[in-house]
Amino acid sequence: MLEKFERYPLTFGPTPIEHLPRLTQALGGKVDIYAKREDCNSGLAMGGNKLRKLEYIVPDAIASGADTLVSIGGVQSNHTRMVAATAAKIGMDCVVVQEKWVPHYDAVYDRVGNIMMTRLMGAESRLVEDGFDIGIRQSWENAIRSVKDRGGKPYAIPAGASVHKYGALGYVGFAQEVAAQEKELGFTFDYIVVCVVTGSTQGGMIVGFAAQDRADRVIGIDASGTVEQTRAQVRQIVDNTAQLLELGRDIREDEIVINPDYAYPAYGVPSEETNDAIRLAAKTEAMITDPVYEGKSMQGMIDLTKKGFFPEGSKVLYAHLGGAPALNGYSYYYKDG
Ligand code: 5PA
Repeated sequence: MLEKFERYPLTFGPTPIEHLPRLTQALGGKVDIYAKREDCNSGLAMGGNKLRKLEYIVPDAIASGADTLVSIGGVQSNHTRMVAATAAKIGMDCVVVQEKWVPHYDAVYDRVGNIMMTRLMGAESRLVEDGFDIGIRQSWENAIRSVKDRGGKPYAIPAGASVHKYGALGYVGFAQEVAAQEKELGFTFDYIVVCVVTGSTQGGMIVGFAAQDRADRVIGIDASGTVEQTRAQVRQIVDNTAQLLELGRDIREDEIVINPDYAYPAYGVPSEETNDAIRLAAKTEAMITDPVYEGKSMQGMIDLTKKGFFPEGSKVLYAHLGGAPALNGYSYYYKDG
């Protein structure tokens, strides 16, 4: 399926699948929990899901003759960190717009974690006041224009690399990789749990697992708090990607599963339950999740397990997409652990 697309390696290769026995026991032991460690996928600036996406975008960026990658996210965006890392690695300049997506006022929020690494890697980080929105943004278009105005050649990467034409190919590859690893393990997973915001991570998985006829087993946990917009964007990504890959059929609505129940109180703001989930994963498995994304999908997986959503004996694969650097911007929440 992916053979006709060029891939520029930014990751170490297939990511490990790890059994989580202590978390499994803490949740009653009736559902077996595993994690696929996308958070450990690369040596580039702590890695994460964006690199799988960017591997299919970089060849297009190089072929375009661009000299500057331009992208957008929130102040503690993991995506802009990964675009900055990619630019450094391939020898391009980088401009990233960082919008005020989160109503969070930790004193060092705009100086630590993701944004600190972004600056260290030489990217020009432009802080703007606009609030959260996963769509195409004026501030991003302004940044693209400003690079042209100074004589540069920008290559534009949208939020989360998601509505880029090749943005979901990397996570189609994830589905193929899981199938190959299942052969080695000698069993198949019944469910995959994944955080969703801008949509190309889950969107790619849906198309990849649709080719294995099990896309409805990918349980997206919304962390945007604007789930209708996220769902519509996943739909668009899935349709474009299925066509690009000549899947040969349309993706059905029931193959796009997104649970809206854990995004409260808002994008980027953890609930008490999110923080408890972060603590449980850390204390049982030393697996670090963040308050913006993975803590919410961890909370969702824990709650769905406790509620009996996964039938007894199920094997659940939690896709850990990265994001731990943002924790540094939330130190007050965790000062007592
Ligand atoms: C992000 C996204 P999608 O945006 O592909 O749906 O992935 C959600 C997601 N987990 C899940 C982590 C750690 C993520 O970083 N991050 C964005 C960012 O700017 O960092 C695109 C929003």
